[in-house]
Amino acid sequence: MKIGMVCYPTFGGSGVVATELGKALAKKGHEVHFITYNTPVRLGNFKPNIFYHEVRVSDYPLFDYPPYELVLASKMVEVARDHALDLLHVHYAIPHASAAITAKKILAEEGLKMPIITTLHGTDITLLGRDPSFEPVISYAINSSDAVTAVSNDLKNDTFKLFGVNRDIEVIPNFYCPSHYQITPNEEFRKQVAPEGQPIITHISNFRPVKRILDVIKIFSFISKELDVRLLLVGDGPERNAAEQLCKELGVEEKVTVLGKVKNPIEPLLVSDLFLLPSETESFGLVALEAMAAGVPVISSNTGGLPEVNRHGVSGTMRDVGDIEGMGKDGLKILSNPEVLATFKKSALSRAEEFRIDLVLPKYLALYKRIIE
Ligand code: GMT
Repeated sequence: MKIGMVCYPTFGGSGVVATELGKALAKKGHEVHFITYNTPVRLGNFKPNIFYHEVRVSDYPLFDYPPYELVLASKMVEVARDHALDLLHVHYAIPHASAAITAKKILAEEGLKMPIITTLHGTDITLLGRDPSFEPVISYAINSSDAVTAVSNDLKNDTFKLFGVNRDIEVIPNFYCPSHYQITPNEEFRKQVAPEGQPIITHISNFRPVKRILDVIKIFSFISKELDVRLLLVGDGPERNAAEQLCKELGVEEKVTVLGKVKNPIEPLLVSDLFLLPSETESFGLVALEAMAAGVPVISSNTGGLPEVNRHGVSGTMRDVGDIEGMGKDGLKILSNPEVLATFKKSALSRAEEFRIDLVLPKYLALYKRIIE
């Protein structure tokens, strides 16, 4: 098959899922054309069967806002025509799905049939979707796609609740690639974060308010009153300064390492003992799955799609949003007893294995075949 893959090329989960899906499809011999404004972060070096088409918006002084969606639609038309694509798989409703619908119509005028598959990732529905200025376009793009998938049942239900959707949505969960985890943990790095072998608690995100990064610091502070632990913060975003400030106020800054953005979160995960994800909401929580795949138990909130990934008492624990004490106590329970920690680590990995790419990829392939036929 020849597949056009449209996504945000950034560190966000939707871009990661699209990129890893494209890489896996290319390995199976399919031709994958990424259409984005930058090389996707997780794409890595040259790979056979993978092509990249840059969407570049010229900076005309006339425009207050660059018309990205129009340039993207034109690029999709060009790539679909020149490479005889079989389908376009767009990740994230805005503006990718709506641009794809425009491209589909242009191609139809030329007698070319172009099926559009839209994958909803969460923030496009749960955050942007609540904004009435986006609602009509998101609903239209969802209803006009040839197939729509959501990364969790919770996101599927939210989509029906928030939009005038009159079509079926298939749930295809996110996945991880076990081969990426076959690397030796970096002991030098572990020592740098925890010089005396203290347990390492990790959080990775884009530090947006929805991630409740301040809860992460408070939970860590709660645990560190009883146990000698270290906190590793990976990522960057609007709440980073506030997080660093809170570390100072709570007197834990010496125990905290803030790494900033890293291309490969697996390295920090492989030296971690516990992962915190106390988000306000998560449609899936890809980073929780990545932590579990590295054998790291997860303490998360119990909202959105998180209960479809994390298993309370098995791969970690779940508490209500904002239950800092509950999450702190869970952390103490898991980290204070080496046997308990070892059991959680093993169970986190077994739970993650249910989301291996080789189990999820066939679902996308079956959908592609169905839609093309
Ligand atoms: O969580 C983010 O801020 C990034 C966002 C995105 O759009 O990439 O993540 C969303 O999609 C991920 C991949 O499907 C999910 O794992 C995340 O849970 C989801 N984020 C939210 O729902 C807040």
